[in-house]
Amino acid sequence: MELNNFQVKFDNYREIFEKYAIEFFNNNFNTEQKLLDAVKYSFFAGGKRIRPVLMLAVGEVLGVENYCLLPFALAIECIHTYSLIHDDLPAMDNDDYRRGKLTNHKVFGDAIAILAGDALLNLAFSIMSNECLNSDNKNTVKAMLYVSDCAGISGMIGGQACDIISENNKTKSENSLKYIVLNKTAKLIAAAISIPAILADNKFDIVNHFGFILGEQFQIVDDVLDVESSLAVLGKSVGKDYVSGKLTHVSLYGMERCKELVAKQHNEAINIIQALNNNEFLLQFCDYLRMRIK
Ligand code: GRG
Repeated sequence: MELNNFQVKFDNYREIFEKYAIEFFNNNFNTEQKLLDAVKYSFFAGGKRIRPVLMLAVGEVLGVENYCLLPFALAIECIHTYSLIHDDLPAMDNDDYRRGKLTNHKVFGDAIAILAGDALLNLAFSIMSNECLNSDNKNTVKAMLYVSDCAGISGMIGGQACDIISENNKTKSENSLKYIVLNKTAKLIAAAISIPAILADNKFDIVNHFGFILGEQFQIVDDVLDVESSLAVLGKSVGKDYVSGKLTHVSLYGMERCKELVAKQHNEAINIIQALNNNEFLLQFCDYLRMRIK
């Protein structure tokens, strides 16, 4: 598949998701207008939508229809967006820019930003439980449970807690970093990629393994970009992690070793996904991820 074809396909998955999300948020929520504005401000701020795109792409490979996946894609993107809003707060990473725009609390204030994050998290579980109620597929409950675990105390939230706790800990430990990446970043990406396999009860081990490798690679690339990229390109503040001495792949291994690790994981991801038919887009996705760094 040519890079152009990859981009067309990526945009196509993204548009399917965007249309579904816009329709959902056009609902009458009967709530405070400022809260709804804050929720929509971050949800539609121009995220790459890699989690929904990957979910729809794996769904196509496994023959799971979009209408079965979109509620889960929307729920995961709600969870992802809430985590970014909360991560940007002064009590956490204290960032002014995200997705090329002022962060939620910079526009709406800390209290509304906290509530917008809370609202998105609750919406995610409302969307998934509604799908469990209305679908004939018993595996929807398993899918929701998997998302809950990946996002929760032994998942993304646990990883974020470890990240914050190790921030001022000068003994940079490989084990802490592994725990942070696995939980804070990889689990939600692996969840998005694994939902079609759970719903279809097919190829879970392959797809899940692929998700974790891609998730880990995603974080190493993000750490490299934090040093090498710019606010204009990434749409978020850069360099803070490195300057503040935060535990990242770059601070622990150095830049050259990080690039070697990315190359190693790129090969591993490609080897895993070879086991599936019609894997062209997913193979290209691995290249896309790697090419974000030079
Ligand atoms: C507050 C519970 C809680 C968790 C926060 C998401 C997160 C955990 C922290 C943000 C910082 C960070 C480096 C997270 C790792 C995952 C990551 C690189 C998120 C950014 O995801 P993208 O690049 O973002 O998919 P867009 O904006 O494109 O959606």
